[in-house]
Amino acid sequence: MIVRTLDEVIGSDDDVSAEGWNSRRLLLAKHGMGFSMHDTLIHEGAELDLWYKHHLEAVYCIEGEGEIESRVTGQKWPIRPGTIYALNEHDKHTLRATKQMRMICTFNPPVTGNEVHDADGAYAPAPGTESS
Ligand code: 9YT
Repeated sequence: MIVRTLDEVIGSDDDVSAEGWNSRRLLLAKHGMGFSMHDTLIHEGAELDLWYKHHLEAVYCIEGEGEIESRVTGQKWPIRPGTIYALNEHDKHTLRATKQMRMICTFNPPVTGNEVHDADGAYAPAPGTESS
């Protein structure tokens, strides 16, 4: 069994930051669960253009306020605590935080720990899963 706490992840190598967000990676590929789970802060005022073309991601908001926009259809949805969105079609999207949001993010396949977004807003494919 694996037991970890947010306190032990904060400030460790599994605490990853980039412009507009800070991802505390609670479970990663190395934990062998087949998914990763992050406790992520999206800073107030952040606007992130994302496109997880190599991963499926589900995101559950537990604090804060913002919106998500599909850059495929143009549809927008408000995000508040209790809202989950799932990028089941690897949807290109824009995430905006009007108040700092705290999100529980799960990735399949799991991220390995050090990923930050590339120019497309994607994370690199998990090792061994690259497709042509
Ligand atoms: C919701 C989202 O995709 N935020 C960017 C950070 C990322 N989810 C992560 O690695 O926790």
